[in-house]
Amino acid sequence: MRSKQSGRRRFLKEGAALAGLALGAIRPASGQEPGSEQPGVSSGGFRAYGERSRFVTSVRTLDPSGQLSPLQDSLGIITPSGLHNVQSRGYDPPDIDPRQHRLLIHGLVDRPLTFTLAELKRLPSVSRIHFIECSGNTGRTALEEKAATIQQTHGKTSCSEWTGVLLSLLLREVGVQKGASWLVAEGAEKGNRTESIPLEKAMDDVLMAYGQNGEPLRPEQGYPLRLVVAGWNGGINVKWLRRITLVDQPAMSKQEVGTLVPDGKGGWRFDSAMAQKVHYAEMPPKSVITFPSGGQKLPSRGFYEITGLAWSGWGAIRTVEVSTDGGRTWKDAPLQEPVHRKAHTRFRFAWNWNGEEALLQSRCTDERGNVQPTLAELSKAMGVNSDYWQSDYWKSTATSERYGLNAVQPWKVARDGGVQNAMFS
Ligand SMILES: Nc1nc2c(c(=O)[nH]1)N[C@H]1C(S)=C(S)[C@@H](COP(=O)(O)O)O[C@H]1N2
Ligand SMILES: [Mo]
Repeated sequence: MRSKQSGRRRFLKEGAALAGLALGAIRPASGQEPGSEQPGVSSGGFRAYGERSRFVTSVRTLDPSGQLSPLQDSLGIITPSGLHNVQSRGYDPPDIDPRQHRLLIHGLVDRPLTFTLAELKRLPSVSRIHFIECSGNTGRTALEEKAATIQQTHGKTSCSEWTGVLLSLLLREVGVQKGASWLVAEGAEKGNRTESIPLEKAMDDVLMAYGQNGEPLRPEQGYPLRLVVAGWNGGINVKWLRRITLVDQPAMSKQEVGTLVPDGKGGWRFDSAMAQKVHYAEMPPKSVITFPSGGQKLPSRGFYEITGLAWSGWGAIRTVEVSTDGGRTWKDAPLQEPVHRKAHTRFRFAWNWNGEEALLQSRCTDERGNVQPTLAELSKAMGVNSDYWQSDYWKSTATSERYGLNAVQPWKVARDGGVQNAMFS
């Protein structure tokens, strides 16, 4: 499968720094052996791999489809790797030895190639901050009354700094043939998750990532190699990536039934449930107040900083507005700079709680001008009443993966300071 000669020729063309890359596995410079002694280090408090203080106890929780990120405790925009949400459809992370791992790129290409991890790491790299959000985030759990906390309503999104190689660079390397219009990515776990990506997206901002937040990917996030398909439905971000096949039509794998339209074209379509035109895979603009949020308690009246996260698969967040009076008035909340495209964006809003009942909400607008709707606005546009969102129809498997639902999340602060999910009050 490997085509060393032609691969080498291409690398040489692209610059001397890459010369010889495809000639074979490169030995990484020998680093610290795991478990080796650390002479000369005084013992006081030394921890070879740092762990957090025993007073910090925030953890992921389980739900039927995965592990939810504790957004209620989040600070800034980065999710610590150990708290990143995990969606693996029941499969344990495979125990992959990076020295054995290979990435194969083949199909409608001029030069099929396999890459070792060491080879991939020699290529020009980029680091980018992007969220990965499961299509099921608020598709269902947010609307169930038992979803009391933000971890339950929105915990299927997380945001990391990903480091790796742009997929477009590798695709140029193998030489995509004229007839190719899609690629199919395959994971190495037992279920071999298979996802199709239009070539146009693959050539744009898809990352072949081996790094997460300054260190190698965590096994749960796809160690040693995964796709980061910026802004698109998390399900497409194939973990434990081992194969990419260039093809002339999408695979329509079992994971894609229900997300890809039967003609396999993807693109834009009118979603009757959303009463608007949506892209089949780009996550729409969403925001949520992380503090104060469901399950938390304000100890007394007085000053608080309301804070939360906003994100959009359609690009950058432009504005976030906060309302503390049940939606009668909205004020701009300052955004943490710089704002990254297709990344969690932190907003902060000074608030003096007068001790009365308060309804807190946030809504965002992205660079395309798309505004996050309230559930009432969505219902009105669709001609349904609020019962619809709790109907068996909505909860059925056919609709539960609907990624489009991006309604404003209201939290109610009661007089005793307790905070509750107020999606239905
Ligand atoms: N190989 C493989 N890749 C996968 C999955 C999987 O089960 N196997 N789950 C997908 C789903 S459904 C989502 S939402 C994202 C979640 O990425 P994370 O677990 O790193 O948050 O990974 C995707 N990539
Ligand atoms: Mo997912």
